[in-house]
Amino acid sequence: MAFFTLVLILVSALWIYAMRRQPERDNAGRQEKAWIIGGGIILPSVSILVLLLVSIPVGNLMSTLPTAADDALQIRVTAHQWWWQIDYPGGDAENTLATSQNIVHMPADVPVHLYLTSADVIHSFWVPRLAGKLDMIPGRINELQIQADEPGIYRGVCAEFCGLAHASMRFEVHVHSREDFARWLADAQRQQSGNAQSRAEDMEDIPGE
Ligand SMILES: [Cu+2]
Repeated sequence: MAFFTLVLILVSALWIYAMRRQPERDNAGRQEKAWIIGGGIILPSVSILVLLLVSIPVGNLMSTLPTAADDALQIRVTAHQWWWQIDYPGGDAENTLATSQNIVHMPADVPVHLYLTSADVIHSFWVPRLAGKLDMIPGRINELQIQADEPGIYRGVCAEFCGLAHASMRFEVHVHSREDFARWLADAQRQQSGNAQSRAEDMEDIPGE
């Protein structure tokens, strides 16, 4: 408030000064040029330079772009109307070790690199305690790096209106200790490869399939 008052007084004073000033013939041309060069070129150049010097480092800090952590765990999250599919890739990105629904499992104290996409409409991935919102767009992969310092349950929601059941499109992030996460992944992998095998056997029983 004080700042705005100061600016108001300053501008008013300049205005009154300009109204009352008597034109001085020989000085006027030189003063005009000084105003144009000073106010029109030097002042904006300096202001923009200062703003850039401040905002570029701050902007880089705020960026959610990958910070190239080699030890980051990679997890793919695909949003559906109205649930979440979470895939845990193996060595290469094409291979999936395990899949979970509506619960993201991850270890504590390890950077986790998320690949976010959508199978139908635009959704938005939001775990307020871990990171800002990031849109999940069909046909596009948005990357978000998160890290949880402590094991626990972190709640997440879809933060982009995506249809009738949008409000119930919630999920949880279960942060385990490293050992517990490794155990969970191994269990899930064993269970799911077992399921896939029995599904394949079932398929063989269906004539004509
Ligand atoms: Cu949604």
